[in-house]
Amino acid sequence: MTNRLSRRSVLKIGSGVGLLSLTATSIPALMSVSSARAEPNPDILTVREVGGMPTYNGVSPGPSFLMDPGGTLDVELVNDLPALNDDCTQNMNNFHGLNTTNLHTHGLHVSPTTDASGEVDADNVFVSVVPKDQFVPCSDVCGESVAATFRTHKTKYRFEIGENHPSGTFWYHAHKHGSAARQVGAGLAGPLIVRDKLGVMPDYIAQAPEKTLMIMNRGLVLAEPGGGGQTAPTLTMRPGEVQRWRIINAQAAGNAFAYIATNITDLEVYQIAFDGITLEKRISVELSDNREPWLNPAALAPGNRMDLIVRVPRDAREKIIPLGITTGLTDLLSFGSNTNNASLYIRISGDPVDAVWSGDDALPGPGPALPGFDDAELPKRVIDFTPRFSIDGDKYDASISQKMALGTSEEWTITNSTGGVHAFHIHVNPFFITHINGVELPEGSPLRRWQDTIGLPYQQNGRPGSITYKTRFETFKGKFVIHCHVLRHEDLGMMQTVEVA
Ligand SMILES: [Cu+2]
Repeated sequence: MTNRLSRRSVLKIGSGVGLLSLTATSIPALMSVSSARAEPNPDILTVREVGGMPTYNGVSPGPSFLMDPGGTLDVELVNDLPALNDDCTQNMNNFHGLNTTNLHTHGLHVSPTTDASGEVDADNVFVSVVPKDQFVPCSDVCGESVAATFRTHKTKYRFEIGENHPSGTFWYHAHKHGSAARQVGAGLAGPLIVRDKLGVMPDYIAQAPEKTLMIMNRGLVLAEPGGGGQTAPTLTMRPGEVQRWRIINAQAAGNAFAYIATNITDLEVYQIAFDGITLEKRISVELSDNREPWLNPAALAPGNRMDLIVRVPRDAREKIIPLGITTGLTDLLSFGSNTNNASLYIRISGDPVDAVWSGDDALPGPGPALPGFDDAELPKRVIDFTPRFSIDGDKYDASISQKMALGTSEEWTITNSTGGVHAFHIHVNPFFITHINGVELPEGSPLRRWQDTIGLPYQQNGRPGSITYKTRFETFKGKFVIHCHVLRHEDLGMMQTVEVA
């Protein structure tokens, strides 16, 4: 109890600072500012209802958070939703605690725990931040370990990333078990961008204006730096112009993969990063790639991100190009299966420009934090996504299902013994894909890359689908989770607790 009181008083002092620095940290990334910040930058995310839907600061998506390698992001999460008191009353693997929230930094290599004082959380998704005026369960009622995960309606978060943290497109979203699908589906999500170190990216990328596009349940949204954004936007590009698009698949309702579709070939499109990690070389993107999504390197499962560099030919004529964002396989929602139902329009207009460009496909790659693996045999682990929203046959509980040793590497095979599509995601440490359905990806395959989320092939003809990867458990001890990023499935129990010790 003493801890809670002192936390409250600290937060009151901090909140005035947050409003000021929100503006300071929300400058567009295209200004390529890369000076390290001397001060922590407390931003405030207030969860409140607008039209019956939870929002961050009254808008959706939330503001874009910008970080530099070696930097710190301080966030105060304020839960101003109405009290529901439904946290402890229902089966934990059903939708519950619908107005209780928390904060996850998807893809960041950060601590998964709470700091030693118990006052400041990092990427700890076991935390429950209850609404203002809501009963906070205490240890007398629900036991010490459960009570320790509850937070009053204002909670401090601090995320610290290392000097060699990959620069790229990440995102943040609500991750409270039982309300994740509802809250992320409503729009409790926002971009989190780790800026490139100066001089690392080729000039044609470093100098390109940037757009952040979020695939949300309401459609494709052009995220504004301060929060909010237009659905089905029009991007104007001049002949010869180059833009960098950061695309985040933040949808929470469907089982779907998303990919860009158009039958018009006026744009040059290259993928330069996936899940926030820069590729070794750019790859040309086919804008209507109809392969199975796990064989299409530009398909995004829920949770995936990709960065594209897009160029309009110098001699292009004035026109509007509709791009559909198609969701494949199962279609609880659809953003348009053809270009008549476009999600995004590119208006080619204005005088030609001579934007910097390069014919060289080479890119800086993931950087020193993520070296390759040698051929040595690694300890193997198989984890099976099983029917009725379970993993290895069991629904989520607090017990530790996988235990790994800090500093070790392992090879994991994730199988899918269901006929449905699931998206495997692990917190804290990304992984390097080597096999799909048991077939080794050849050296140079665009699918042989680092990811933190991957859509699993489904079972076909009685054979489970599978992906195999190598990974390292580096830097951080603690408990975190693996789960299906079809968040409805996660809320229904498709999650396991894992621990690095
Ligand atoms: Cu799933």
